[in-house]
Amino acid sequence: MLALYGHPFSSYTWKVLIALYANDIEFDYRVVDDAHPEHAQFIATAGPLGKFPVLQDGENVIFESTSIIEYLSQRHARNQVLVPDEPSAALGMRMLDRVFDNYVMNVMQIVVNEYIRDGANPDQARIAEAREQLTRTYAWLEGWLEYYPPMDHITLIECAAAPALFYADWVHPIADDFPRLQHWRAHLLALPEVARCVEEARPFRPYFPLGAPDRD
Ligand SMILES: N[C@@H](CCC(=O)N[C@@H](CS)C(=O)NCC(=O)O)C(=O)O
Repeated sequence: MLALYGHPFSSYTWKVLIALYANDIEFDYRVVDDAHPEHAQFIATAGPLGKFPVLQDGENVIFESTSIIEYLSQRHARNQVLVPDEPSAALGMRMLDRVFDNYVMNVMQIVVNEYIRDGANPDQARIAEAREQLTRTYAWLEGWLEYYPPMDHITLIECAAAPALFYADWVHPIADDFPRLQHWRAHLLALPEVARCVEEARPFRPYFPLGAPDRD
């Protein structure tokens, strides 16, 4: 059976969980926490920086959430095509996946990391720069959404977008200037695979470094 190393509050773990849930793929969930030092030990050497998620499939060990989803798409996806075979459709999807990781998730994480580093005295210049980048990305996504209607189907795009927008909106709320993006975030959170991740993460909300908002 597949094994996934991750944590229910981890945005990048959600990316993979959404793909697994969408395809009803059975897996052994190996939560990386203080109660399971052997899981932390495993991921420490799986990739260069010991980050999760990590997927183990027999002798195959795959890290990087996007690569895991590509792997699942090639070998285990039964119900939903996560990454299409057609090269130009796949390329467009991979480009959007990069947008969500690099310009939403990782930029949101800059703000979170500032609060982890020193919650009483976060670097305001770094935070302002990250917020400006998030606003610019929200504006770009608002334009892109004109051509990408909300779908009930899960692809690499939904896997990447749902956790990124879930947490980014907590850090830097999506303004009313971006109604399509607001609507799409709500649509994504209502998808059964994503709603399941939201519920599984709920007990960990008190640990959110900026304080979790009383919604979602
Ligand atoms: N690019 C990686 C990012 C993974 C990542 O940043 N994971 C976080 C959890 S969401 C992590 O491992 N944090 C713990 C650490 O950095 O030691 C991916 O797509 O899997």
